[in-house]
Amino acid sequence: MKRPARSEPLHDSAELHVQGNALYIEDLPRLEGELALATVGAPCARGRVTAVHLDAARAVPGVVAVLDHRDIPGHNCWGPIFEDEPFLVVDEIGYLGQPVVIVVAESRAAALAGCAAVKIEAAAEPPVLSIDEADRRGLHIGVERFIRRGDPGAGWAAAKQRVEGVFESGGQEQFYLESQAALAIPDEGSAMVVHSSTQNPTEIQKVVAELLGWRQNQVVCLCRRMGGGFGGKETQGSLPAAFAALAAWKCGRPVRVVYTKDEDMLLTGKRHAVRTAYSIGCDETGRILAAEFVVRSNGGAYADLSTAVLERTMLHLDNAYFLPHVAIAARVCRTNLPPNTAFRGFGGPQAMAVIENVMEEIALTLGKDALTVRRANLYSADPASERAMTPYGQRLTNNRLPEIFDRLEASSDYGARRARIEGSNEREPVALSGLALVPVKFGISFTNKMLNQANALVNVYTDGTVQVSTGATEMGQGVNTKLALIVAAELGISFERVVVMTTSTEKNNNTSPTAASASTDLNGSAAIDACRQIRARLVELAADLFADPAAGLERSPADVRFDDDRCWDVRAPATRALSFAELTQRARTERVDLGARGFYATPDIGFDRESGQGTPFAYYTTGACVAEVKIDRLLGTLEVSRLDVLMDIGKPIHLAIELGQIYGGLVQGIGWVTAEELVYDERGFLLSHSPTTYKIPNITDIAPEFHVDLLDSDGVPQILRSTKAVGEPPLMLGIAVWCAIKNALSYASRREGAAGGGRGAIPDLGLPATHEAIALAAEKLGRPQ
Ligand code: MTE
Ligand code: LUZ
Ligand code: MOS
Repeated sequence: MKRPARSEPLHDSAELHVQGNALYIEDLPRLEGELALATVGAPCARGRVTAVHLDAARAVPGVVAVLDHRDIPGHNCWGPIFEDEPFLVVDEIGYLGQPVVIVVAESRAAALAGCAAVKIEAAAEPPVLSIDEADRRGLHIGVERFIRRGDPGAGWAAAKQRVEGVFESGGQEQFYLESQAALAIPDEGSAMVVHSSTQNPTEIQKVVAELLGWRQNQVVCLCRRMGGGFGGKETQGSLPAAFAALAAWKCGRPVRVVYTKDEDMLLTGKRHAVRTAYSIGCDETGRILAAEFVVRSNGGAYADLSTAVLERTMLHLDNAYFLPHVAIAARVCRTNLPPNTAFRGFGGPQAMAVIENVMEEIALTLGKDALTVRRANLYSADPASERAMTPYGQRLTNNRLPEIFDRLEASSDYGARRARIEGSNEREPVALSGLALVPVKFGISFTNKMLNQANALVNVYTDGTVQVSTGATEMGQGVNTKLALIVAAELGISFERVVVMTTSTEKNNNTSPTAASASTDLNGSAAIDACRQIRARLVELAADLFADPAAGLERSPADVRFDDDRCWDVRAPATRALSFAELTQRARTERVDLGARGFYATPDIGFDRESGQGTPFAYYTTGACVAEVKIDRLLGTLEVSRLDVLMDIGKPIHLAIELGQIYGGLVQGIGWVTAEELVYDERGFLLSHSPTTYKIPNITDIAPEFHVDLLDSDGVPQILRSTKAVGEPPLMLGIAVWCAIKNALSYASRREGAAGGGRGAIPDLGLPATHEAIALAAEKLGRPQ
């Protein structure tokens, strides 16, 4: 078991968080003349706005401006992939509460009073809320996409068994603690500074410029940190930032908007619900011969990132398994919900849940342990094997999952626990236990090749301290701490000398969102490029300074070393040495440039959307989780008794932070598969829109036994410091808990199942497996005897 060393530095906001001194948008000091903003939304989820009455609102004391789409001077249209979403409704309504009118006022109370005085008339139509209905009515976003390999028809012919069904997984609210928020400050002339809680400052800059009809160089976007993003701020900081900027421009005063938790949950997009029809053929050992998937996701009213999310779903339906003949078809459905968006895993979790459910079902059909079936289907560890090739043509070159399976099976005592569970489930008709070992293989890189680039600005000062700026945003995941460690190591100085600055589009241009778990890989590599330029100059300078031909020391850059805040010549380390601060002071005296901008673009990736073939990922982060659960058949209650995790994340940069990502990600994944349920009424109103009705995991839901270990691994040599991305992959380990629940239920069907033969019926369990869902699924399997 790996334990963090005490010498690891603290997370860059740890002390500030504990003291309450970390600044979020709402905490930034109030500005002279600052105004508040609130929005009035569409009264129905589908239909048209027929009239807006604003005069009464304009008369409310404290109200400074009441704005609608006619007040937008530039484009009333945005979107990260397709520009199809209006900032403010023109006439057609996409979802319930979609912003139609903005009220700007001296205080939040006055803004809300103004909102109450706005009247919006609409011709409502019944909304389309479900994937099924949208599909039936031909309401889609983008075209249908395909990935195919081989000939499933030939596979069917050879298959001994067929497993078919429809698997549905529900959406998930990102539930960051800081709501969407922005503060727009007009600058002199025509310029705007926007502070935004965003994973994507460049997108905010672009969107604000387009809304105002300005050029990008008139807008600066800053983000010091977010109180969580989890994908929910990859694109959706845009609306609040645009509203604040529009109001600030109209009123010539600073404007701040901070959504309440309820507003945030009601108005912003979430993880996509997905429905997948699957048809699998396998041989008698459970090995898959052919697989067909038809995937539909609930995109909501506008495109947002839905097509990219679905692409990642298509690329992860294999999870860790070789599917020789496979056909995948996938399409986004357009519904009258807020546009769904990125959420940790970005479509990957939805895909892996499908294939892991298939593994459980094959096992139940054949009367085998699911671990045996999974093993029989795992990609080969031999990179030359034909079983090491993904359906989209990327070869697995460093697949350690077979080894992870073996180790985890041993360390978690899988065999003995399986035997114990079989015994106790025989004796105990109501309290059933279940066990599952589930792998994760997650592709690292944006599937949109363009986004796999980063730049960094490194400034060294004459006291030997350093400021680093990149496009990466800190959302709690610790990227700032990791960047500071990388820069410190590169320059041979202590961590304390390095500060990572507020992210700003003024220092780093055309940046990608902090997403796809790749921000340390990308921005860290760009920072290393910058450091190496500076270091190369310092080496030349030091070589000049250390040269002492009279003492037999010719000028020799190759002999210059940096470490421990010092620089020395290896040939005379005692005498030919300077502190890093002395050296940087000398550099300024000698007019040597102490700043650099670095750049990085991930090499050797590319994916062709049309053919569905290519090498979309630089590498994969892998791991597996063994979950044991106990359910009550009658009450449906669930206890996660034990979790054992083993991951390959290469060589960690900051072990404590990376372990924290694994624990946190897994718990968030368990929330998705067991508890978090989005319930809408027939109007498209989200009934579970607050912490009182939407259940995220809390401390009592965490397994009493929770082991996390890391594989000794060299990661991927060509990636920075042999590290591997860790941000998203652990979320998908949560699927092990869902599979363990299905496994526990299967014992009920073995006891009482109508099908008999010791196999029983396959439990009919959706995702999330809430207590209610578990009880209902158990009931269908018969009464305990
Ligand atoms: N961890 C915390 N504490 N807060 C977050 O919002 N977001 C996750 C993950 N871990 C998140 C988090 C998501 S969705 C991603 S893509 C990565 O962090 C992004 O950061 P990285 O690229 O630095 O891993
Ligand atoms: N965002 C994105 C992502 O735009 N493209 C991706 O491939 C991706 N993957 C994971 C998370 N965010
Ligand atoms: Mo994470 S879903 O890539 O923001």
